[in-house]
Amino acid sequence: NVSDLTSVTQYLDQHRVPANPEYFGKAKGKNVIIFHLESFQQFLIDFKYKGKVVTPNLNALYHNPNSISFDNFFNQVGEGKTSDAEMMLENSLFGLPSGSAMQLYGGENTFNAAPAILSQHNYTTASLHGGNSSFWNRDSTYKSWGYDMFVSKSFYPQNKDYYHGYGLKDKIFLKDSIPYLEELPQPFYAKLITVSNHYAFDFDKKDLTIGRSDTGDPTVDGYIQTARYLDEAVGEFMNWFHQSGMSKNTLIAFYGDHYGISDNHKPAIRKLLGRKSFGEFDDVQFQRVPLIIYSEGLPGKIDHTYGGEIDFLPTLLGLMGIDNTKTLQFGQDLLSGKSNQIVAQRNGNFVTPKYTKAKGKYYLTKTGEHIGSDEETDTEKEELSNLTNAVTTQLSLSDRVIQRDLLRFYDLPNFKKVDRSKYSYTKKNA
Ligand code: GP9
Ligand code: MN
Repeated sequence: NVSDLTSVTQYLDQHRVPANPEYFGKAKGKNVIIFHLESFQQFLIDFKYKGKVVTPNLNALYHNPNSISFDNFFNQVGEGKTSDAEMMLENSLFGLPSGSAMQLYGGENTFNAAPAILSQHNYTTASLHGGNSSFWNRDSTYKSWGYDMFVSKSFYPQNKDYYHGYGLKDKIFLKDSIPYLEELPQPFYAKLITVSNHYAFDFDKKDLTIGRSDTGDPTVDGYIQTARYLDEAVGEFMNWFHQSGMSKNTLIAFYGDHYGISDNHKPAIRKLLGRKSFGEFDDVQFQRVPLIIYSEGLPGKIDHTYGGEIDFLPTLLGLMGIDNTKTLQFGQDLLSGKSNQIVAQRNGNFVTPKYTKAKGKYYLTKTGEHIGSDEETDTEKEELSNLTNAVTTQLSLSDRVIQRDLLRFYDLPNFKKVDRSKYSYTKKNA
């Protein structure tokens, strides 16, 4: 009921951070393209395997003078994997302790999602994905989020050769998405969801341009190959992006949705990274994924702020110059310089610049040194219990918003509630 909402708004009001004038509105009015990089981990950036660069195009974007790139940005997904990433990126709400929030609540709940917010600013919005429209309940959820268009499998060529695993191969998907992007009324907000770099990383041989790694673990060894394929697909897309002039008035953000290599493969990860050991602490650090925000005229940098997927939307809205002082979002603007830098994981782990909690144990983030409970100083004890509380509180309040559909009681100023019946995603002329 409404009083549940009060505890949420009180908490969020205490945790709002002011926008940073250096970045606020720097991409105002621009088109936005969100690039979902399937299973793409941060370690791939600048990674060399046996002396060979794996992802040259994303490396170049990461280091581009017009890119703000984060090197302490974490995925925060739970069982909902891709769908949790989408939920966080576009709503700044966490996925649930179990299951997928998109599947369980996407079709019924009220949301104040990015597409709906941007519609109020005259944006046309579209999600593009070369897979079945109903996967992760996208077709239903996107209506609640206010997406004007959902371009999915039936909109693309049906040639069997073009598909692998969960959908259209990334190079074909991106190439065939370009006409849709060109037709979108501007300004637009569009999301591209790739799939080729998906577990079990066993892509069609004819599409692969580098060799496998040789850890001996079959699922790990294909990962650099499919990551390379995704990287080449990004490179081809960026050629169009620049040549067409789209880059002049478009911000493009790339993010990795979650890990590709799980902690079931520790020995192989050690070999791949050339490390002596890889334990629970290392696995939490391994959850970093890229966030690269490219826009002409941006004062680019590699930003070391700690944050995660929950923080993307407030960060984007800041760059777009859109007032974000009343939204019900659990993340913080990573460019504000004042964010809390507490990165919560769905399993209770967390990372801050100082501490890491991994499977119930505490470590120093910089060195990986374990802090045993008997050696903790009083200050450490207090800091650690405050952090654990902060993590539990934000996760459970976010869960409450979704599980009790609290946004239906919330009046966001200047926001017109989404009317799901207005949306239909069938292919024209089909
Ligand atoms: C399928 C894709 C995969 O549409 O987004 O989802 P995942 O298995 O990564 O959660
Ligand atoms: Mn995924």
